[in-house]
Amino acid sequence: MKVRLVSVYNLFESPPIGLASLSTYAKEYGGFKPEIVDGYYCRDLFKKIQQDKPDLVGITSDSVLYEDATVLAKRIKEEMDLSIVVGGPHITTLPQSLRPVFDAGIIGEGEQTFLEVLESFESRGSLDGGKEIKGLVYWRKKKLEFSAPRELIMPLDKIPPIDYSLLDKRHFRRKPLSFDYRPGIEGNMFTSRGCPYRCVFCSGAQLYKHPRFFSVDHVIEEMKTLIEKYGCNHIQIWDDMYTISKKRMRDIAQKMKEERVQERCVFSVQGRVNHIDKEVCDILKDTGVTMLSFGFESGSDRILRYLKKESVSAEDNRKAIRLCREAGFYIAGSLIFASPGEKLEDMKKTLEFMEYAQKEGVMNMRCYILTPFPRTDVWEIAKARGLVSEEMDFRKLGMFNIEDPPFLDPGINKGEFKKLFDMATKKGYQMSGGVRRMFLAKLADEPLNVIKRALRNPRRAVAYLRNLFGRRDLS
Ligand code: B12
Ligand code: SF4
Repeated sequence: MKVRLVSVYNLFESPPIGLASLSTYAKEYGGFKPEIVDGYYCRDLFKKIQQDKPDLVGITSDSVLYEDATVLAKRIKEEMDLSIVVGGPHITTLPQSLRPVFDAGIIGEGEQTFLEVLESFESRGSLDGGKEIKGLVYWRKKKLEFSAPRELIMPLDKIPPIDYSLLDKRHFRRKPLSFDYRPGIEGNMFTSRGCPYRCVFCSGAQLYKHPRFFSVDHVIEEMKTLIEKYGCNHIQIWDDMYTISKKRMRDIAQKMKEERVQERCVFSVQGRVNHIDKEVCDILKDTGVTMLSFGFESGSDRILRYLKKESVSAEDNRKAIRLCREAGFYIAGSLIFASPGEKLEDMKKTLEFMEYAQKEGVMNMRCYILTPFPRTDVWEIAKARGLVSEEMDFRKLGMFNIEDPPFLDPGINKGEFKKLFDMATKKGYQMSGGVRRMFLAKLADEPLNVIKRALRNPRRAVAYLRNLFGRRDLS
């Protein structure tokens, strides 16, 4: 049986690890060989599907890309009449939004559910019989039905180490590394799934509520594969919450030393500021970590406590930066503007925080508008205000809604906000020249690709360049 797993990704050159995991699992437990069609590299996804003529297509999609996923599915349905399933963060958090072009949506962790879908499809030749497979939303007589919920995979090691050969080889070409922009080969991996926190804007933690961990041996095996087989000299650990347990970080560091892993590769992780102390910095250094990124979110204590449910203060943000700077890590971060009830004074505190971060050598700070993703606290607020719905155009949740931020306080003039946000974005890009260096490295690395992408959306390209090379001061 021929199966294709498609990512409609087109903005970031980052590997679809979720699809690779589904495919690895389906091969290990069912002997299936789903191949991945990677939307970053494949310019015409429909044509590729037409050439490959699969029996079944699976598409991964977050909310922003749900419209693109729907358009592709519609064309495949109309012109090829194939069975199509959709999975990923969007359908998991808003299964009621399944569209008729999809035969079924896979809710939550997909490995076991997808395997059972393949087995059922192989024996029946269709997706009928969804009810017996847990974790599905599907159509029956033009009505949406749900099967029983799928339990999480336990222990997580039941999922085999990812077969990275399933990914497009170009993910492992030499390119500017994301931490210091020197050329190198980058790998991405997970050592855990889930996060115990419940920040009001995050649907990530809704996917796998409580953290589950791959064993240390599993983690080291993936690291060694990436280094020895794919030549990676920088690995990004994409866990939601790598810094949750000191003991586990220590165990991983110990094993890495035994296997001499960190002599051959450097690592970056996402941290949470309230986990950072001198001991954690020492363990991370021992693990070969050179870069940490944080969701700092705001410089205003009031807003920060709202966004992160009292778990972090503005001083925690500053302290984490100080400690990481003393330990010699590259530091990157992100910020959120236009939260419910946020006043201009709060935003100015965030700008002051950016000044502080810049003085402490933080490399870059990405600025975002608070966006109501499904099944988050802020989605509920936006829904009550009639701003979002299950039938909406989900492209509106894209990250460039600067003209009309959904939660901007009515007391703030939109023009004034835009000016302030532009200033912050510019500042974040230019901080220590980090993003500027990245852009120049990318331009030197693949000039034609950069120019082609700029020509596809010239207005956005001009705005990006103005932010990158414009004036530096905030006054
Ligand atoms: C790594 C990551 C990124 C990376 C790379 C993404 C990539 N290549 O996959 C980068 C940095 C590029 C990125 C960017 C963004 N991201 Co992001 N990202 C993540 C993160 C941390 C991990 C994703 C991942 O790989 N998980 C591991 C794999 C194993 O899980 P998975 O992909 O979900 O797949 C499993 C299931 O979902 C399911 N499944 C998935 N697809 C399919 C398909 C089929 C057919 C089947 C059967 C099953 C199935 O089975 C898989 C195995 O169990 C998640 C948070 C999280 N914990 O998931 C956020 C997350 C996915 N990102 C999110 C967002 C919002 C974004 C941005 C829009 C942020 C922004 N404002 O800029 C951008 C833009 C993305 C875009 N569309 O253009 C949200 C999505 C929310 C939503 N409802 O859409 C998440 C959930 C985080 C959050 N804050 O809530 N992201
Ligand atoms: S933003 Fe980070 S810490 Fe907060 S809930 Fe999401 S993954 Fe957890």
